[in-house]
Amino acid sequence: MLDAARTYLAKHCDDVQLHFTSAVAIAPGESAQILHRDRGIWGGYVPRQIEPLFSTIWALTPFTRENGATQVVIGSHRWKKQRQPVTDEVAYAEMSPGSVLCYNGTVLHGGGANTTADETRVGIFLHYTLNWLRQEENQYLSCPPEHAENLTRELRALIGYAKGGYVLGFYSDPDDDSAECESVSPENLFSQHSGDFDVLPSESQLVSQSTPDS
Ligand SMILES: O=C(O)CCC(=O)C(=O)O
Repeated sequence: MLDAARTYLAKHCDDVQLHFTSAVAIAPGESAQILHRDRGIWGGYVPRQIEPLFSTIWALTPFTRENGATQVVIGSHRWKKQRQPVTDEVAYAEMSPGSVLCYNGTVLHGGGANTTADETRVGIFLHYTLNWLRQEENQYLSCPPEHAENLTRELRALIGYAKGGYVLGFYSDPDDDSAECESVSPENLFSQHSGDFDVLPSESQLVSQSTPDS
């Protein structure tokens, strides 16, 4: 799934990062969630040409139309933003446990109503975004360094303890009087790895990476 996220978002970033993690339970009697586009969390400032999200919902329990399967408006990522779906355009992501729903940040979706008497629908949400955008969940507080040190380097990088490009996301150690750790990768906290900051790109690389052609 991570490979799929990387491939899907590759056009607009040099890597992805974890954006949001949650378990969502929909209990009997819950009404349908308002249909929405997750990209709205950035306030509408990300241009439509840039898709910022690859989102996954992993079914822990069966997802049925009756117990709150996610409503998805297929194709709505290509719609003008004001268009509202008619009833027939809303699909339901019915899944067995272990199945995964993948969708982007532009598709209209929302939790379904749970009309059952005694079934709670539970899904695990793992959403990925471009490594240069602010994450919805503040991962550095949800997983502070004293917890992150127990993870692999790859998982830490996925949370955001890594640099994008050669300098985005560096940190300076406030207690380092020697100033040796002045502009290093967050990974340096865990493995004395300063990242690629010392490998300076050439002038032409810097110019070429600084803006797209159009
Ligand atoms: O629970 C679901 O199926 C979707 C939830 C959702 O889209 C949200 O909480 O924003």
